[in-house]
Amino acid sequence: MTEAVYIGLGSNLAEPLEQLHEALLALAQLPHTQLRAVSSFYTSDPLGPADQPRYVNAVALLDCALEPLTLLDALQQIELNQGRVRKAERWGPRTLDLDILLFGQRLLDEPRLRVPHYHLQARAFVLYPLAEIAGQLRLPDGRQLDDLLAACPFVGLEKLSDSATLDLPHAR
Ligand code: PH2
Ligand code: MG
Ligand code: MG
Repeated sequence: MTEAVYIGLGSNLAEPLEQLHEALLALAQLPHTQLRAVSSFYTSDPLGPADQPRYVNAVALLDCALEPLTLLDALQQIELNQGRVRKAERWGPRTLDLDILLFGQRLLDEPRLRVPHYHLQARAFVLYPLAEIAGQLRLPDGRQLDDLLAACPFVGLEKLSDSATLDLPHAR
């Protein structure tokens, strides 16, 4: 069985656009997984410490047969491969962040993984790209994506490109 998994991508160091392109290629090569869709890329004001560069953010949709923690391990390996250094500073700058936003209709509350992603509802840089590829989505806790969007202004975001301009081998 595969499940629809939405991944949030973010980068604000070391050529963020290239970081996201490279990460998408890596996502497309995950075992037991297909990359189904990618949102536009957006630049966004940093959430957290203000003395860091703007981020580039996007959301990808996977069809995934991996278990959530197996996928998390694989995503963290991609982050490491792309030079991620884990620092103590919360919400500090990073070369690549891959967050599991939604995993099918699962509600997970484990030490390593909370799904839906905490703060999903408060982050324009997650909700707007998610809405582009998810349409009328109902979260496993009953919330409608449309309602979250209506409550989250399009502020601090700039749309960069349409995903259709990306050359992704497995996206459709
Ligand atoms: N990620 C963070 C902290 N702050 N700000 C923006 N704009 N985009 C992010 O992806 C982001 C952030 C930690 O994961
Ligand atoms: Mg994050
Ligand atoms: Mg993260």
